[in-house]
Amino acid sequence: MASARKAGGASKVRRARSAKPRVAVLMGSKSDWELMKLAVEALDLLGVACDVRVISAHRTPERHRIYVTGAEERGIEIFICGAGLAAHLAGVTAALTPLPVLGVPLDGSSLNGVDALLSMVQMPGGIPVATFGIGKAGARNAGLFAGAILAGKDPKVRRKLDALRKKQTAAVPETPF
Ligand code: RP5
Repeated sequence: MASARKAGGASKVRRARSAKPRVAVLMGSKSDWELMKLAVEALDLLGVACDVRVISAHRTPERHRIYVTGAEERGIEIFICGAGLAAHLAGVTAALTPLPVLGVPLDGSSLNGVDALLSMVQMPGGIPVATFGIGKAGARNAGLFAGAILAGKDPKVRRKLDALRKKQTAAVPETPF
C-alpha cells in the first residue's frame, strides 16, 4: 500500500497502516498532494483507511487501468480522484468501475480550476462522477462524503461523523469578535 508519506509527506496524516483501505484517493500528479491530503485527513478523522496513489489518466494510463480494475477485489469501495487542467482522471476511473467516483477539480491552472471542474462535471449520461467544489473545500468534502457513504452501513464511521459535526457546530462563535 502506498503511504501518505510516499505520496509527498504529511505529518498530520495519521492513517493506521494496518487497516484495510476502503477508499482509494487518486491524484493526477504529486503536485496535487498539498490539496488532496485534505481528503485523506477527513477520512482519517472518520477512521476510514485509504490507499493514496499518484496515477494519471494521461501520463500513466496502463497503471490507471490496472489499479482501478483490480481495486474492488482488494476491498476498495469508493474512489476519490483529484486532478487539475483537462482533468480526465475521475471520468476515466468511472468508465472502468461501477463503484462510486468522487471527483475533486484542482486549481493549479491559469483558469483557476474551472477547466478541471468542467472536465469532471460534464460527464456523459451513464458514467456518473459526483463532482465537488474546486480545491481545498472540495477535497475535504470529498473525504467527508466518502465517509458519509460508508456511515450508512458502518455504525463506527457514523458515530465519528456525528461527533465531527457536533464539534464543528460547537466551534462556530456567536459573534465575530
Ligand atoms: C494534472 O495536471 C494533474 O492532476 C495536475 O493537477 C496537473 C499538473 O500536473 P504537473 O504538471 O504538476 O505534474 O494531470
